[in-house]
Amino acid sequence: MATFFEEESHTFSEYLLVPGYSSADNVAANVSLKTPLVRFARGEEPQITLNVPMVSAIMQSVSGPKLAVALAQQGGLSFIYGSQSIADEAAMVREVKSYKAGFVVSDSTLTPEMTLDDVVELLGRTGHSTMPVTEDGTPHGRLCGIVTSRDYRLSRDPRDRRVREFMTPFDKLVVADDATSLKAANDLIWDKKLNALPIVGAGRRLVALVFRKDYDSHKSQPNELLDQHKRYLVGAGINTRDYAERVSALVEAGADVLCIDSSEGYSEWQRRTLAWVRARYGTSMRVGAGNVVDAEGFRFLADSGADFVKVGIGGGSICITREQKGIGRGQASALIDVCRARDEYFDETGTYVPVCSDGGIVYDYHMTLALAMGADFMMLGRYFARFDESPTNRVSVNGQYMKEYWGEGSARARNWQRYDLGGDKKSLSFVEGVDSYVPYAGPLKEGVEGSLLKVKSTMCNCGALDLPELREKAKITLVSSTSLVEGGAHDVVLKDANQQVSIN
Ligand code: RVP
Repeated sequence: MATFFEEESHTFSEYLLVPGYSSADNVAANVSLKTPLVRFARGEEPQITLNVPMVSAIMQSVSGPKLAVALAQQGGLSFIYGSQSIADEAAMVREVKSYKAGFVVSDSTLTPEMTLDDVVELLGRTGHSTMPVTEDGTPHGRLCGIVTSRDYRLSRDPRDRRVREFMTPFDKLVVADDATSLKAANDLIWDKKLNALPIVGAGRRLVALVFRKDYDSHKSQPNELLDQHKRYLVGAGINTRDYAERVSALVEAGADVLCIDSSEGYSEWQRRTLAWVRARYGTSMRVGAGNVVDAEGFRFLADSGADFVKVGIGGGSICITREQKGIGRGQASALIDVCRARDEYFDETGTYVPVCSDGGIVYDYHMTLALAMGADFMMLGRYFARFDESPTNRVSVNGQYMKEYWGEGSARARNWQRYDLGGDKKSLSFVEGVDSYVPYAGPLKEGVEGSLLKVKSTMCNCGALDLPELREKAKITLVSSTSLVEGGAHDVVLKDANQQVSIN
């Protein structure tokens, strides 16, 4: 007969934390969110420690190089998506590893033949008003000039006016060569009263822009996640098909950690992939695996050598796996079960295998709950897709700015490897995800700082100054559906409907 779980499975929204004693030391400024990313033996330090317990989802609409840099600056880590060619994924990893703080590769580039209409459209899409003009319109093409909002007047200029007619041409620009340091670039910006300085390489090739405002970025980012060469840490997704070629290319590109990206991790394919990476790279390359939703799945992956184990099936905001296939488990129940298994595994073997709660985080307090239930860190998709730095377009829908967000199992992403069950077939048989919009939420830095301040405040209410202490001291209660209603504003008429806490 089938196995029946004793308890029904629950989601984060069904739980609350009950405050504990807060001492005078329990203030947000004293809280550490440091957490291990990869397995380690009792008494040893993990090879990689995150400064904040957040990683970004291995998804086309979430984890590109720009988001990876922004998140590493806040102390978390991105996994560059694997549903692209090996060369393209490796190039993205390389872009993060070669990122020089303050040197920005433009995402708003024009050609001289474009029109004012194109400028307006691009401004709406990226929100960036400084637009380099290159011969071929690429971010590293031959520089012809620059357009800023000072170069045109929308009320007066015809919309079909060519960019070449109103841009500031190259010979009128102050530029610097690509050997220029950030300090020297900034001195020039101040001396010449510039807003942006183009950095130009051989053949007048545009390398990057330095903006006046970026200069102090290092000082305002105390949590930056850096390797020993002061480069940002970055992860990358792999699959159980082409790992022999993909892993080698990613290692060569400088990836710091890998993760097998699959909707279902309790499989022979993951065991083989983990064994291959271990045999080839020993412990010099770390690799996480998943996803699982119970203790059995965790133990299988831990025994197979996974450096961390990801938990979650069907809880992602864009995921319809549960509807399509009837597999999955409430995210909170799955997490609690797996974290218990992790602790037992540690007691038995002396090896700690971190657990990542993947998907289904909607409100900021869900993060605190996930951490209190035992997650070492969380993987978030929808949350990060909303920020400026995610790779997708910002669009206006009914007067409100939105960012696009689509699942890896959607017809748009066509990531068949993620849903692969082996065999000869190499295509997505049916969709397990949707294509959607999420409300635009501005820069990542502000969003993450705001969310983590809430996490830290709640930790203080629980009397905890770090994550192990939170796990030990947290008192967690299930709430009835009636008390859920009590949790929001109720029995009052709101003066402004926007006061309702917006989904972060
Ligand atoms: P969320 O943060 O709730 O948006 O969930 C993101 C997670 O959803 C991803 O990390 C991944 O595990 C899962 N996902 C990604 N694509 C799909 C799908 O198309 N079904 N699901």
